[in-house]
Amino acid sequence: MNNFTKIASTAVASAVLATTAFADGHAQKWDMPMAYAATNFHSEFGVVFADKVREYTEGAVDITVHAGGSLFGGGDIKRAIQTGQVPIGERFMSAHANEAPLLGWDNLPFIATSYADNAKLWEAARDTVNTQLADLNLVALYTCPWPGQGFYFNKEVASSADTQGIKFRSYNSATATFAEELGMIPVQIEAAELSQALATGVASAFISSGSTGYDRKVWEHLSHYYKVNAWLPRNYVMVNTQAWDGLDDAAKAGIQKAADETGAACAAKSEELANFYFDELEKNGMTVEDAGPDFLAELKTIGEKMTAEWLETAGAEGQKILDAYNK
Ligand code: PCA
Repeated sequence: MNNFTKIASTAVASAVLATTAFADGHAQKWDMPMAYAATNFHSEFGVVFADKVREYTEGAVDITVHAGGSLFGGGDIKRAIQTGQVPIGERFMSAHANEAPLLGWDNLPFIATSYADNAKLWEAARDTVNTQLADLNLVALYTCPWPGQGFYFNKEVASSADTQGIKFRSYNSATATFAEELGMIPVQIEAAELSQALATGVASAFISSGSTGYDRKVWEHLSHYYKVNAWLPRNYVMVNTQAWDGLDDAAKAGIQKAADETGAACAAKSEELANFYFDELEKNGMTVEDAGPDFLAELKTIGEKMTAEWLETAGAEGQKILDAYNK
């Protein structure tokens, strides 16, 4: 076959593909809610993913991204997908650990603190997590890590003596526990609402990556970032199981190829951006430094307790993840 006939026959095959995305033969338009700012790399990669899906399915599956919690707020996205209100969406995985403890696998303090270790931990967790997600009527397509997590404050903090009584924005039950152990008062707030919460005094501290501080311009309200690298939590793009099962094999393969490529590129981008965010926080007047030894020692003690508590709720399956990771 010369190149021209090769292209021509691929085009014919693609045209057939384009009309058979679903077992019943029609092309699909999918709305995809995402929780974080449109300019955040997770959301930008959501758009990359949608473009790749359109390309690899020859237009048979046409995904429209709705970033920043604009279609469903972050806290509602998973349920919207589970119940079929939307076929696909993206959310922070460990936000669901209160309902399914295993999903807190990436929120264990000081277990996997580099991108390489985080990737290794995901490999160890993947099958168990996917089984858990299947029970929730979900199929995960790709995941992507945030940069390491550290603490934002509006003052210098050397130990828990300085954190008593502070109102703390948490993003899941584990971070609420972390705050309580440090004598702070947790309140769960979406990243999309963070700037307002800081402006109105609903919270004056939080744990996150440099990324979210940058997205929300938190230098307008806060002065210090302490690098801790406690964990690198992941977002995941998930599909409703019935929506997935309704696709023909060619569409599934096209979407999975798009997902594999996007997940890898998103993780690489996260790593590339990690220090850029710190530089930006500093440029905008924040003090960015490693947590001091006393504070870090306290965080590590709390971290061990949190991992033990997670193992109690996640049970043998949780232990299996850590054993596979430590092998
Ligand atoms: N940013 C998200 C989750 C983890 C992160 O780095 C947030 O703060 O909501």
